[in-house]
Order: sequence, then structure tokens, then C-alpha cells
Amino acid sequence: MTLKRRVVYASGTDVLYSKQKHRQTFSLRTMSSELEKAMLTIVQIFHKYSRQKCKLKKADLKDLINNEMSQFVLKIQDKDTLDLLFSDLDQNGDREIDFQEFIPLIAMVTSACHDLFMTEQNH
Ligand SMILES: [Ca+2]
Repeated sequence: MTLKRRVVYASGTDVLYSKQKHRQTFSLRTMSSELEKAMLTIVQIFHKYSRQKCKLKKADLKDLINNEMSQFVLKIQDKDTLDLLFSDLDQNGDREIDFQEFIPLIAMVTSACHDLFMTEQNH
């Protein structure tokens, strides 16, 4: 492999670091399995909405869910629903959602999809 990867997978909000980020992200995509591509997509979508700060504000979370998860999750239309979801995800109470706090949402929705898929398979 000629690609000089300088990729560090770390916990928390550290996701991918590289000197040539775009080229290496492309290379990671082309060489990755379908599951790994899905993981990269989750990272990229999170960063699309969290931007440089790597944390989602309440409005960012609402936009992400309404724009990127609308087939799986009902659109958030009222403040109470958003407040409840946000406070559930914001484990450290800093009024922002970092990547580590965001992943349980993906896990919950994916798990619900799995349950639905299995129910449909069994009927
Ligand atoms: Ca937080």
C-alpha cells in the first residue's frame, strides 16, 4: 500500500486526522467495506452539521435529524420533543452534543430499524 496513512482513530470527538484529509478520506472510502463506509458516512454527516466545533447545538441536532433521518424518525416539529431528546443525549450537560453523545442516537434508531426488519421478515 503506497498510501501514507496518518489516520488516528481515537475515542471521543477525535475522529480522523490526516495531512491530506480529502484524498485519504476518498481512499478510505474506496478501500473500505460497506459497514466501514457506513461508519465514515455517520462521521461525515455529524461533521457536516457540527462544523469545526465538532459539537451539535440544539438547532444543529434538529436539522440533522429532520434532513438526514426523515425516513426513519418522525420530523421534530415542536420544542418539547427537541428539548427532551437533546437533554437525553447531552450526557455531560454542557448543552452541546459531541460525537460520543451522538452515537447512541444512531444506535437506537438502527436498533429500532433492526427490530422492524426482523418483524417484517417473520411475517
Ligand atoms: Ca454534551
